[in-house]
Amino acid sequence: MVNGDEGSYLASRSEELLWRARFTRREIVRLGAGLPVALGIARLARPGSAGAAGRGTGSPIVKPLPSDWFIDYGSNAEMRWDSLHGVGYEIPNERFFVRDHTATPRIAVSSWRLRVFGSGLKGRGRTFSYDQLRKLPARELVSSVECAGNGRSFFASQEGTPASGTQWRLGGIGVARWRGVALAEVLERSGLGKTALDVMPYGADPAFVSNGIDHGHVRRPLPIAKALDDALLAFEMNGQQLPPDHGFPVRLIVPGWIGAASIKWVAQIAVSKRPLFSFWNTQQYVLQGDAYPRTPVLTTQTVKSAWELAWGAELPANTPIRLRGRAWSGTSPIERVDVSIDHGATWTRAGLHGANSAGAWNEFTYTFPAQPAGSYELWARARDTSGRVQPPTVPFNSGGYLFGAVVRHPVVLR
Ligand SMILES: Nc1nc2c(c(=O)[nH]1)N[C@H]1C(S)=C(S)[C@@H](COP(=O)(O)O)O[C@H]1N2
Ligand SMILES: [Mo]
Repeated sequence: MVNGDEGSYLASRSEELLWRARFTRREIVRLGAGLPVALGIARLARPGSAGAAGRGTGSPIVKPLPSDWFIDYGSNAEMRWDSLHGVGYEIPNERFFVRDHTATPRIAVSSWRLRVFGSGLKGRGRTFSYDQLRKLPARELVSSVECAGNGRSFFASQEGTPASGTQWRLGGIGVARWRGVALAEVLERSGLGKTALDVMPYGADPAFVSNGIDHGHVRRPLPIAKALDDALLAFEMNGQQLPPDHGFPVRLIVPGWIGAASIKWVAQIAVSKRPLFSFWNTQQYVLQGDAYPRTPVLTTQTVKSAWELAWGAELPANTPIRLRGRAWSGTSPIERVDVSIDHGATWTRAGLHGANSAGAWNEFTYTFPAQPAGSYELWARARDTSGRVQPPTVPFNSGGYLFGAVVRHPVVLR
């Protein structure tokens, strides 16, 4: 049984055991080495041929990554905030950041299937072709996708403790208009049972191997309540077919949650009456560190803000300058943004403009007053309508996740 319940549940159980026992890293490595063979991690059929088009063979990301739009980290590409001048509320597909654990697969819709299975269903589940999925009632949703590690570099540069992983500044986020089928619709049509507890989408990208351990396909469970609430199986991004790098033919969008929940290239969905576990909700995307003794599993995104400016941007001295930025929160709309240019001694309220919804962003403007030449720091501090506000610092976690503190953006007036 290659793609069946047994393989995936056994793999999940092995993660669960590791999680519950809180093994040391060395023990995890030692145990992990034998796990895939002993427990048979669920395998998906190989999707189409990998590689092709855009950046030449061998490149994990398919689309071009011009250096004025992106910082290229190989399998991740950060959006440059200074490239947003004149770009509207939604980030065009070709400018949207990319985060791949392995590499973008090329999938043919003719061979693609979505298989829904598991103990949380009344019957044996159901398989959908692309055409069948596209015929179901569709919905549209404007939502951000933001990597849990967005802002990670500031743990080093502002708080003195580096966290390993991609050293994003704030460009690990984008907002897009997604169109697709509610996950709830697909689950109902697959015979969702009353006992369902967790829902785990599996990506069809290559298995993730780290330190010689094969963790299987990228997958991360959602509680049934969130799955039924607003999760969307999207096949369109900003009115176009999903691009390969963003999950073609179908990806999940989990509004307000860390990007890792929004599984790309979805090919299987497990629905279970038991809690589900994978590498991505036990070893990654949990908060680990002295400040987090209970090792919470990451769900919603924190409050952040960013300037549409280069890092260390040069601005004219002795004249007022109107600056733009965007602020966002995973749970609520933005209520206000305050700005300081004197290291937090005084704050000025920024203007908020346009659309503003939970799980997307709100544009703001601030007029930098006429100041003599020199080096300055722009501090923006956003607050959402549930009262969450960006703190001056955040306690360290080893994954470098959820850096929500006020970012000290350097600018030079000349
Ligand atoms: N199958 C699969 N889904 C995935 C990933 C992945 O590597 N494989 N990366 C996740 C992470 S960590 C993030 S932040 C988002 C990034 O989405 P994007 O590349 O469309 O911006 O996709 C998520 N979904
Ligand atoms: Mo991510």
